[in-house]
Amino acid sequence: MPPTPRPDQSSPAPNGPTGVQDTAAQDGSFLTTAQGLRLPDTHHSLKAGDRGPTLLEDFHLREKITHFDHERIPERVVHARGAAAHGTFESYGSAGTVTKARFLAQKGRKTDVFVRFSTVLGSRGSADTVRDTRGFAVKFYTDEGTFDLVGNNIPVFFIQDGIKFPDIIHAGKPQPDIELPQAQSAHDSFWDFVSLHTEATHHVMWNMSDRGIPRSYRTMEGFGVHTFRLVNADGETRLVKFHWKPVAGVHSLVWEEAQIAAGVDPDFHRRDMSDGIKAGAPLEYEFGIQVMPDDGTETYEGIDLLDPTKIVPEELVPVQPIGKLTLDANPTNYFAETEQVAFHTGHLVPGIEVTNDPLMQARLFSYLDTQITRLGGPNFAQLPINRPHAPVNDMLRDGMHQTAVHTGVAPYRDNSLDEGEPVDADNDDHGYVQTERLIEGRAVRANPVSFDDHFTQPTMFYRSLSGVEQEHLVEAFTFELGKVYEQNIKERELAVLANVDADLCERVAEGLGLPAPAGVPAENVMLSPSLSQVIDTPGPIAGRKIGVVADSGSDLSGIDKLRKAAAARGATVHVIAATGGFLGKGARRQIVERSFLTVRSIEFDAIVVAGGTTPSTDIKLILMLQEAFRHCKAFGAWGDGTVLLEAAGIDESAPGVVIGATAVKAFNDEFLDAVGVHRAWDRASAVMGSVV
Ligand code: HDD
Repeated sequence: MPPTPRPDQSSPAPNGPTGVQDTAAQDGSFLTTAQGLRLPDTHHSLKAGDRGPTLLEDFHLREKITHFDHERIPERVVHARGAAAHGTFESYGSAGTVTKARFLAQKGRKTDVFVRFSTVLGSRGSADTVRDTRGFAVKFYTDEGTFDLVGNNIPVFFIQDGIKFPDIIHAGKPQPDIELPQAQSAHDSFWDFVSLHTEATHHVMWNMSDRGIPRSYRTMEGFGVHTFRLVNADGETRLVKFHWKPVAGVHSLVWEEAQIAAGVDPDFHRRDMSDGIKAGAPLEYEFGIQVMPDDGTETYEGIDLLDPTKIVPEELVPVQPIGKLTLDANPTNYFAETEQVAFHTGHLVPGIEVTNDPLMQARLFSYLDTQITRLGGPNFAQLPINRPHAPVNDMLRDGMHQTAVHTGVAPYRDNSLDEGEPVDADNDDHGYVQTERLIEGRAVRANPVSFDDHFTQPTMFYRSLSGVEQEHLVEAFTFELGKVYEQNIKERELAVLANVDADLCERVAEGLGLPAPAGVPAENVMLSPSLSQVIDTPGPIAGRKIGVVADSGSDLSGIDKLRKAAAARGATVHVIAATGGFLGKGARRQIVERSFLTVRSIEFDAIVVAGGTTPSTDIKLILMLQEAFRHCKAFGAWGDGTVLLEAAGIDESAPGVVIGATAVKAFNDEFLDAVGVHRAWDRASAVMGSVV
C-alpha cells in the first residue's frame, strides 16, 4: 500500500469547518510507537519471567507511561470549563458603511468560525449550570487574518481597570486555605470584594439575575463588552458595541434546576449543544452593532463609552443586524480544538480597532502572555485550531514546539537575501494600518470622574425587569449572601443594594433577617424594556427537548404525530417509561430513552403524558412531574393521560397545561406554542414559593 502523503509542514493546512485531522498522527491500522514501530502487545510489560520485575529495557512501557504522565496541560486560569463548536459567519453587508473589515463589509461573504463557551470561575471539571458569567469567545478565520471577539453573555464587567483582574479572580475562585467552594460566587471572599468595589454592582446584578443561569448556550446573548473603534474604507471612524442575539431567544434555567443539573448532569450545557447539533438544530445568532459617533468625547448621552461597567441601552441606540452566525459542527477532538484554542483580544483585522478602555488595554497584554504558559511556548499559533486561514509569512522563528520547517536565510527586514520578502503591506494591500489618534496627558494612576457612577445603571437594570425576574434576583442575592459567614460583609452588600433600589434591598434584607439600611438610589432612571427576557408570544423551539411519559398501552401513533410536529420546529421528543427497552412493535415501535429510575425533570423543556398510559405511583416519576410543573414548564396530556397528572397533584387548569382528546394537530400546535414561551410564569406564584 503506498504511504499516505504527509502534509507539507512549512505551509500548514487550514482548518475546515469540522477541524483538521493531522494524518501524521493516525496513519494505517497497526498500533505503533510514536516512531512508527509496529507493536505486537500493549497489555503486558516486559518482565523477567511472568512473576518477575519489569525490565527498564521496556521502551514501549516507558514511552506509554511517560506520555500519559504529561497528557494534561495547565487549565485556563479563568474560563477553564468550556465547550465549543465550529460554524460559519455570513455577512449581511450592512456594516460596509462603518467598517472596511472584509468579512463584515461584503454581503454574503462566509467566514469559518470556532466558538468556545465557558464559565469563568470553575475548574475544567466543574458543572456547567453554576451561577456565573458565561464566556462567548468567537474566532473568525477571515481572509485578512484572524479576528477574535472574546466576549461574555453579560454586557458589563466587574472592574473598570484590568489591573484589578487578578484581585476579582482571587476573590471569586475557591478560597486559598482549603480550596472551596468550587465554581461558586456564594462565599465570603467574593462578596467581600464586590461590596468593597462598588463598580462591580452592575455586573453582580446581571449575575444574580436569570442571566447567570442560562438555559443553554443557544439561548444566551453575547456581548463584546468594550467599545471598539470601526474604520471604513474612507478612513472615517465610529465607536461601536458588538452584540450576539440568539435566534432561539434569551432564556434561563430556574435556580433549583441549575442546582439539580450540577449534580445530575454536570455536562448539561455542552450536552445540549452537541445533542442539538447532532439532531440537526444548529445554534444560531444574529451579529449586531450599536453605532455611536467618534466625536472626540468618547461618551454618548452622558454614558462614558470607555467605562466597561456601562451599557448603551438599546432604546437609545438600536442594535443593527450585520450578519448571522451558525454553529453546526461539533469538534472532532476536545483537547486538540476546544482545549488548545487560544483567543486573544489583540487578534484584530483592518477596520476594527481598540479604544482606551483601561480594561481592554490590560487584556491586550494578558491573552498572549497566558497562552505561553498554557500551551507551552510561543508557537501555539501553529496548532491546527489556531492556524489562520489567511496566508502567514511572519519572521517569528524557532522556540518550543516549532512545527514549521521554515525556508530562507533572512528572517529579518530589510533583506536582500530572500528576495526582500516578506514585504510591508499598506492599506491597499489590506495591511493593518492603525488610525492615527492623539494621545496626550500626564501619567496618573486614576480614573476619570465619570467612572464614579456605580449605581444608576444597576437601578435601571432592576427596574426594567418583570416581576418574576425581580423575584429571582432577590432570591439569588438572598441565597448567596445567606452563604456568607461574616456579618459585616452581608451588611455592607445590603448598603450597596440600598443605593440600587429600596425595594430590592428590603426584600433581600428580609430574607437574611437583617435590617434594611437606607440608601440614595438614583431617581427618574430611564427604563430599558429590552433588558427583560420574558416573552408572551411563542418563540422558536429548535433544540428543545420534550419528554413523553408512556407505556406499552399508550397511544404510540399519537407519540409519532407529536414527534413529527416537534421535528418540524427543530425540537426532539423522548419517551420515558417504567423500564428501558422498547414500547410496541413494527412501525409504531418507540425506543424508551429514559426509565423512571434514570429520568430527571431538568432534562426536558416540557412534559406530556400520552393517552392510554396507565397511571403509576412510582416516586421518581411523580417527582419528575412535580418538579417540571414547579419549574413552570409546558405540560400536556391527551386522552386519559390526564389521570396521571391528577395522581401527581398537577392542576390541569393551571397556566401552560395543555389538555387534548387526542394528539391531533390542534393539540400539538397549542402544546408546542406553550413550549415556545419557555415558561408559564403565571404559574410561578402559585407553585414555586421560595424554591427557585
Ligand atoms: Fe478574559 C479568558 C472574556 C477581562 C484575562 N476571557 C477569557 C475567556 C473569555 C474572556 C470568554 C475564555 C476564552 C476561551 O474560551 O479560551 N475577559 C473576558 C471579558 C472580559 C475579560 C468579556 C471583560 C470585558 N480577561 C479580562 C481581563 C483580563 C483577562 C481584564 C486580564 C487583565 N481572560 C484573561 C486570561 C484568559 C481569559 C487570563 C484565561 C485563558 C485565556 O485568557 O486564554 O488571559
